[in-house]
Amino acid sequence: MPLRLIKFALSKEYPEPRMFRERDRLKSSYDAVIIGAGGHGLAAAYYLARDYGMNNIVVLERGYIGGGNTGRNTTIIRSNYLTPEGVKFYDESVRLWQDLSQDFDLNLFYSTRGHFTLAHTDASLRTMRWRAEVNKHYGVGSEVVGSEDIQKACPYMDMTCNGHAPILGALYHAPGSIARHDAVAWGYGRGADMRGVEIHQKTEVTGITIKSGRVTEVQTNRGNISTSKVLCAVAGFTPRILEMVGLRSPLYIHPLQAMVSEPMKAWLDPIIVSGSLHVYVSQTARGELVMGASLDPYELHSTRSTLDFVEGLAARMLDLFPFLSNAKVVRQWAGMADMTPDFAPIMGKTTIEGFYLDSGWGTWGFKATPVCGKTMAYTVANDRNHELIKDFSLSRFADYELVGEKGAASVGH
Ligand code: PYC
Repeated sequence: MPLRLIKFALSKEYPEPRMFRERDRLKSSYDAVIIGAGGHGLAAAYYLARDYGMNNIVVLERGYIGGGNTGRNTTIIRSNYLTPEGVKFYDESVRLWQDLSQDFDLNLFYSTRGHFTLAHTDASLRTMRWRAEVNKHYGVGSEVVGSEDIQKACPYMDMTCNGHAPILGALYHAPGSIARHDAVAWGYGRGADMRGVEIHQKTEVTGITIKSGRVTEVQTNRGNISTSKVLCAVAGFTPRILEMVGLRSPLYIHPLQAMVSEPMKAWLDPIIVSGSLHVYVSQTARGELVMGASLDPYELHSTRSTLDFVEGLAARMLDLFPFLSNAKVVRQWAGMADMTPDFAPIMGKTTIEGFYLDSGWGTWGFKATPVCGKTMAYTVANDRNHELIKDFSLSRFADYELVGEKGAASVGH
């Protein structure tokens, strides 16, 4: 049991300091500036301070910590990818996730549930077999299972999907998990703050100065900062920051919506994904169903939610779980997914010295949080791409060396 829980139980006073210190002023210089206080930016700050002793670091956030995609996803964690690059990368992330509550001394509600990706056609079964073989080759637990196994794990599912999309089998991934998303941002934020990192909310980057091909200064709405290292970890805002440094990327931004039901008795243990129905769903420890679907089908820089989305997703949920017809949706939200053409991220050094990118997270960024933090911290500290991210560089698009990960996306996008 985390020691902090015992402290809470025995103390009459509230025994905790704030998660991180509010700083009233920016310094004029830092060893590194991290743009974006989401999970990725905070994780990089945490590992830079913890593993490389770099603590003269500032994390700048135009909104509030964890208020972007970290707080706007459906918290699914898995490593059943299709490419060797993807499988190795996300497998390391899952390993890190498993120790994170202990690392932080904070309960992230990390819960391993098993993850079924349903196949409704022979073609999707074929892709599942392919993924299972790649996964097994790299030691990741994945196997193709038949409809009886699925029905056993999820007895309330209509295996015919209302008669129009019978389930033939699934890719089963035992390590599939969920976690409490805001706790992840708070855990990394608190850990970074404890090690001297400064976190400044409501601080917007307005410009970045490059001289002789290297980063020299970051301008903000609260003053200018001289620095030689900048890490950009801002998901849907990446194109805006790239414009400031004169870099181009093939990123395109789509809203990704999700919704949550009222709490109900626990009935769904595994995570269920159907690419053909465009549905993914899990049940939290509080009993809510967290549900998502595909990207909105047009480029848009917005986190607005739509009734259309609720209607569409509810109809598909009812195909799978008809008994939910009276369940209430209590909340919906959207994130901004920074999509790449090959569905793999863009990470690492760039052609500008001292400017590093952690982007292209599309619909799969939450699960990558710990490994992004680790590998970006290594990359920034050593000015050398970490081995696990060397295939994810921005230059791969110019060099035609894509990492085709579309077959492992949760749902069709
Ligand atoms: O990649 O597992 C995933 C995912 C779940 C929801 C959106 N993407």
